[in-house]
Amino acid sequence: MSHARNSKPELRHDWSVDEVERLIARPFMDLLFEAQAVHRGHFDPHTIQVSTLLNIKTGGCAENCGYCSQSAHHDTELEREQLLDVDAVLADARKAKEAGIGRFCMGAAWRKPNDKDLDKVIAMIQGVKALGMESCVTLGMLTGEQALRLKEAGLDYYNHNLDTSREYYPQVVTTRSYDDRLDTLAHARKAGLSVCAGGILGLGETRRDRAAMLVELANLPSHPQSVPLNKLVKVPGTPMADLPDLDDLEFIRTVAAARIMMPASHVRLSAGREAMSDEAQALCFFAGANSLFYGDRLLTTDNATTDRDRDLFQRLDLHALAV
Ligand code: SAM
Ligand code: DTB
Ligand code: SF4
Repeated sequence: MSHARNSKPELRHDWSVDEVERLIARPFMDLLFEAQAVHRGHFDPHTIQVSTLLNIKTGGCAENCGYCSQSAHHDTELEREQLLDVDAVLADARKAKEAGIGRFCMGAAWRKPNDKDLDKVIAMIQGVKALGMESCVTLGMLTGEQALRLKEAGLDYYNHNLDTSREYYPQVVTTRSYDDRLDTLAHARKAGLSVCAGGILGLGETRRDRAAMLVELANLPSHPQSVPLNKLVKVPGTPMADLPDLDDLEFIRTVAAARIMMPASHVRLSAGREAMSDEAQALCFFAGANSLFYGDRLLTTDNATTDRDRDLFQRLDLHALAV
């Protein structure tokens, strides 16, 4: 069927790793110019979607993700905390709502939730929805049935990251498989939840691994509605604490490629902003990043502060998506 003039091109799901490696390697100015043009075809370039994060269960996680402060396999400074009370979580959500935040994201350091814990999370989701906010949770692996329960509770987004390429994955975590991650994403998608799925850059992976991760995401049956790109936050006591820093320009290239490949998705500038200059963040926005986590803390580590973000938005003429 032919398309009307000016209609948007179809979203692609047939990317190859070679093609995307070449895309990331294009001359920097050409890559960013194209990413910005694609961005403007789908979004208002002055608007950034903002979410706030709360860790609702801290530490003691059975998985051995090499980057994570919350894995029981690593000796980090983190104090464990059991699942928070619903009221405490909703008090935090109310504060976020008063600060004009549109989406409230709750994270739990679980390999997978049990059904009793899920009941409590469902009460949290219902409370967040009653405040008129969008809700997002990240709880580890889900069964199809659990994904449906979350959907019925009114959940909007499920976050579950692929983190890296299939090839590099065993260097990052060995307590679960890449296919486990893809299965959970399929359960979330089939339940009708919006999917938030991305990864971490700076885990010691190659550019080809970064390309392969983007190919996995873009070739899913539908593009994740939100694609978080995290820059590794090096946590003392984790096996990845002493890795060399990833060049911010390489991070920005990867943001641009994600924008070009998944043009209608929100590309989320996630962990790692605290260590980035204002100028590097500005280039991430130019490359097509259009959502972020707002608030002084991420899950267990510091975020760019709200004061700094307010100042940056003002200097870049950006505004938060109205809620
Ligand atoms: N346990 C659940 C899971 O892994 O899906 C949810 C919480 S987990 C902390 C959420 C995501 O945060 C991870 O998938 C990972 O991509 C990101 N993350 C965790 N620690 C990080 C770090 N030190 N630097 C950057 N990203 C990190
Ligand atoms: C995502 O991709 N990044 C967020 C959110 N999804 C849950 C979490 C970042 C965590 C950074 C490390 C920490 O604070 O523990
Ligand atoms: Fe557990 Fe998630 Fe941290 Fe992995 S990233 S150790 S699954 S909390």
